Amino acid sequence: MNKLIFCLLFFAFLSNASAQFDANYDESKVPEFKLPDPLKTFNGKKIRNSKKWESRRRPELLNFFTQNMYGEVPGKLEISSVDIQEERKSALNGKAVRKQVDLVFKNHGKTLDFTILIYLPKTEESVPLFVGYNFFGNHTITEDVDVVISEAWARNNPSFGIINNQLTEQSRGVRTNRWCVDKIIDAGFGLAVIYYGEVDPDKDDFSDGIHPLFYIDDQQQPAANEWGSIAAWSWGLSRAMDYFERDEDIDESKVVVFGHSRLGKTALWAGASDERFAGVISNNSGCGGAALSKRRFGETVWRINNSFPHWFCKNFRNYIKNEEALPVDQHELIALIAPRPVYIASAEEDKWSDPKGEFLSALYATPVYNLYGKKGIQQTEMPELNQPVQNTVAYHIRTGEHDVTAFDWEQYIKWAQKFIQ
Ligand code: GTR
Repeated sequence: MNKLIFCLLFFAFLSNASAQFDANYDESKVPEFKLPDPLKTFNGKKIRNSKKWESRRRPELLNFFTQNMYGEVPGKLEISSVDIQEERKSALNGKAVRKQVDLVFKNHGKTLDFTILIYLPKTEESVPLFVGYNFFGNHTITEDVDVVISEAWARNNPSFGIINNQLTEQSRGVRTNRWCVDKIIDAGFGLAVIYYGEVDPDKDDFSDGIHPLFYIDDQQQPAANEWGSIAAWSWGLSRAMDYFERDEDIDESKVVVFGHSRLGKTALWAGASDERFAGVISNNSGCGGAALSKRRFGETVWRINNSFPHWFCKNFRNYIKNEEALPVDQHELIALIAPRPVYIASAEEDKWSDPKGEFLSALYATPVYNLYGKKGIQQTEMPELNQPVQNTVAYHIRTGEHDVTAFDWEQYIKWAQKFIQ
């Protein structure tokens, strides 16, 4: 390896390691904080029923998260054309139908397109579906040789054969462990995936991806209350939903949005901001996802805005080292999904994502689910390792590290069979 690249990688590794080392992992050092009550308006009015939640409280919370955290989408943009690149009636050893569907968008003389890879169980009926983004291209989730390799920008990862920011054949199937395609199909669900870099490359650069299609005149970047990358990726999921509504093989009333880590934050925001998603799964989403910000455990608002300045809207920086000023916390993001089913999952060794903060968010979102007569998390203590609690609000913490495992998918499928299918 070229020495310079080696040094850069080494320093990147060191700075990430030291960030994780500096973070607080000591429960006794979690600051005292008061969590905002999801059932009390910013003006202090008590919310007593789902009607008032929907007319008063939900809109003001959604507006706060939009204007101060994820950022507003600056306009509407419909799919300009749907291009079915490819369809095979007999994929995955004959058990599934495969489609690769390209959605094209045009605005202000600019074009963007992204490809949805879809596997559906073979049946005459329209099927429920999981949809989610992948980190390194659709061809990484399966060994299937017919999956097209994206030409979009990708973060270099020599062990996956990603050099010069281009995905390659070498990474085909390298993420099959994170997507249990066979289990999903066997359970009667479809799976749709998109390479997130096609919607917005994951770097601090607002000249690429979907953002420029919305710029007016010589605008270079979003305004302080406008979308960062998480909201851009969520926007892409909503456009995928627009397509699912047109595809007769998919039951658009049963689409569950799934995501891991930064893409788990994205899944939560997609589910909160677009009520067409029937359910949401957040896998190890951490800070800016399911974890409570006010705990400042593991990754913090300061750290995340420094490492990833492009993920949130600029207004979110007002809360750097100032979490106590936040009039909301992430349990209220989860509450925005009510009464739809939501699953929050943590991993024991993934302290950076604050498993306890993720659990508490699910717990404190529960009163909103109760307004609808839905069961949330009823125990105040975290469950034992590998012992899922599966109600309309579900939670598990499994052994192991920051990852998506077969155990995770087995739980999601079981839960979705009960609450979605
Ligand atoms: C980390 C980041 C987390 C999480 C993770 C991931 O570096 O600090 O918030 O998003 O990346 O997406 O894998």
